[in-house]
Amino acid sequence: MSAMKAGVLHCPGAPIEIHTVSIDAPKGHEVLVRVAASGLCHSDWHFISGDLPFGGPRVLGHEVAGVVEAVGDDVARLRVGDPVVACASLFCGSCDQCVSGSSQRCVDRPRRGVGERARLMLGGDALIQSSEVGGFAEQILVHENSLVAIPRDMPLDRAALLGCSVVTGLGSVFNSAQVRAGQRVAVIGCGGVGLNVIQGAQIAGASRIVAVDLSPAKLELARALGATDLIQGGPDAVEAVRDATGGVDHAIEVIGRAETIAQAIRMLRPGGMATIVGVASGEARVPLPVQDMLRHEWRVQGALMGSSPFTRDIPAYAGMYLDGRLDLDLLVSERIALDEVNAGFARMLGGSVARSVIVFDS
Ligand code: CND
Ligand code: ZN
Repeated sequence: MSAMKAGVLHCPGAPIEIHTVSIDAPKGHEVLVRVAASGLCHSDWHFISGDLPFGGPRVLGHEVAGVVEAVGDDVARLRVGDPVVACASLFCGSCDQCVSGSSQRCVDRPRRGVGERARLMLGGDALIQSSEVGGFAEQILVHENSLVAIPRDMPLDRAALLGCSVVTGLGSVFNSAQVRAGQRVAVIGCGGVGLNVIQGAQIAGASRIVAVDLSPAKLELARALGATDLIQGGPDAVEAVRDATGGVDHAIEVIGRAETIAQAIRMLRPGGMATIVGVASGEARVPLPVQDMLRHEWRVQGALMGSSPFTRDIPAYAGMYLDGRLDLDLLVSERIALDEVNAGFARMLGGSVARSVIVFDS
């Protein structure tokens, strides 16, 4: 057991507090990682806002890169010193979803044993590692199937983004929507994840990439990453997208609001597909325009973590960055310290940053 600093959410609505917490040594399939960088994702904010069920005091953060510090006896895939990225898609590797290549849908995710004590403690109180990661911390202790090794020359502050915004954004295009060259794509919400959807659409060869956002700064970033059309979000967005394109083959919603999901469906041309990436609150309901859906053969689907088997896709995306085919430099808007995490979320909500990344000294 050792001690480290971690950002703890004690209850929804409260600021994250920095505490010294104890973390166990790895056993079995566990890996102890020294965290180098940890991105702030809107999914973490959903726990602070109460959109996602709280469950108990927790360490948020799931977009992490670091270096393996110690491994349990049963760890096969990773060694001490390996640079790694963590992903929220912990998988078992043997259920029918995993063996058919959809580990993000794993139905038998490894769980700690019933009654087994927590591996992260604040005094006498157990802490949850959010998304089985708990990345707003100097160290994480995770199952090896939450991790993947990346090339040694990958800079770790940018590598962190691979763990969520990149794998979700690019995967939504390549795996979930399966955008083909020449198709028209609308991206509703151009934050850390949506900007990666835009990059993915450009790599896939989309003929039109329509960025929709409320923030002018985000629209400019969208343009820099490949958007061909910039549309101000709001009630007139559907008409503006239809006027500009005649309707799109793919509308990808990356906000998580019922109104914008409904808008995404209305932006489609016949045969089009709406892909829901944004995480909405549990109460959100979207009325389906069923008659138009039938008449125009519109389809609607959800996409979890870019429908990605992440151990396959994250190393590939690291290679694309190193080859200069994927821009992550522009996406890291600021590097902050762990104790600036609340200010980082405020800037995310203010619409001024693509991604804030916590970087740790070591
Ligand atoms: P971030 O806050 O960075 O971006 C959201 C963007 O939406 C911002 O640029 C806003 O300006 C914009 N926006 C807000 N309201 C509107 C509106 N009405 N019209 C147009 N634009 C608007 O968030 P993020 O990119 O980190 O995450 C986006 C969503 O994706 C969020 O709900 C997050 O939880 C979710 C997500 C899903 C998955 C998955 O597996 N499906 C993985 N990671 C994140
Ligand atoms: Zn995320």
